Amino acid sequence: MDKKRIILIGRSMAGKTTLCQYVNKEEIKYYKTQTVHLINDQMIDTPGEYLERRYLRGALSVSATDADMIMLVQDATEDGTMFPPGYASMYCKPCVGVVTKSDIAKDEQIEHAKQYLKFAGAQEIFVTSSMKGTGFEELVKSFEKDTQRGD
Ligand SMILES: Nc1nc2c(ncn2[C@@H]2O[C@H](COP(=O)(O)OP(=O)(O)O)[C@@H](O)[C@H]2O)c(=O)[nH]1
Ligand SMILES: [Mg+2]
Repeated sequence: MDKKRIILIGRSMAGKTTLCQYVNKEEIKYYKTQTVHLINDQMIDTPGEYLERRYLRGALSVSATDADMIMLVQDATEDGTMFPPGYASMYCKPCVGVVTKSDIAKDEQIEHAKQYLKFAGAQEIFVTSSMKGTGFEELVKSFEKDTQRGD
């Protein structure tokens, strides 16, 4: 079974790097009982500037060519979003959405963040908190499911 590569896309301070660390931790735990072929170097972390600056968006597309799946990372406390509706469609790859910072967001903000990700084209959405360590187990499980489907 091939390892799946996932590229993380989201603005600066969205929590991408923190998410990578947590997924990796969860992965190590999960690996003991199940077969998940995802390790830290399978996660492609990207700078927020790639999304924020128009002239760098090409760099994001190039970085994504090696990825099997894209992960849109949305900070629940962000007012609005950087992802336009249909954003994921230009990648032509499966897309998951992750809402971060649920620990410091209001329920309403979390709902908005989920909506943004849904409009952007995320097929599955996970709500996480790296502060509380919640939501990562489900996220990691979804990678395995997708990997099997992909093979
Ligand atoms: N409260 C809270 N803070 C978070 C969470 N995830 C990330 N952060 C904080 O948000 C800031 C930016 O995180 P970072 O992973 O560097 O974002 P990146 O720029 O997208 O890589 C850091 O200060 C993190 O500690 C979370 O789930 N909850
Ligand atoms: Mg970062």
